[in-house]
Amino acid sequence: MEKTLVLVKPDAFKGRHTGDIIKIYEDAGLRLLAVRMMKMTKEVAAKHYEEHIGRPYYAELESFMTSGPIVAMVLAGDNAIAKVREINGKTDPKEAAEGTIRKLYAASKGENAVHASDSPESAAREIHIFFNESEIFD
Ligand code: FUP
Repeated sequence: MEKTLVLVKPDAFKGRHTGDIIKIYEDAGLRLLAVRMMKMTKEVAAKHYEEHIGRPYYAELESFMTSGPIVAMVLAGDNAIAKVREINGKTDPKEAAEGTIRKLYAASKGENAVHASDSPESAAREIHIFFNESEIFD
């Protein structure tokens, strides 16, 4: 069983899509192991998006991700990392396939509804930015 970190970003939270998004993952056979609602600080944003620091869009990304509540969660299942990224769709909703979360709920490449880990290494790193081992029910 593989684990992955998902964030419902401020746009999707504000749009009241959190429940729909969790349902899409659960209906796809993924299991919720941890969940937390929080406001991302600049410090947490810098840890989570460390590889993006210095990129031209970073200031906008930081401002968006700290603009309102997010919902962080750990999902688990067979091939969970690839499965969740497929369910989420491409980064830019204009390129995302029909039925994906980003096609359904995202407005732009910057404000794109959800985040999900892109590799086992990222998942291991990102999960522990948001959760302690004792908060993960596996
Ligand atoms: P993803 O893996 O789909 O979350 O996308 P990336 O890791 O490439 O980018 C992380 C976040 O940076 C995106 F969700 C939004 C932001 N970003 C931009 O705003 N513009 C870009 O050109 C690339 C990324």
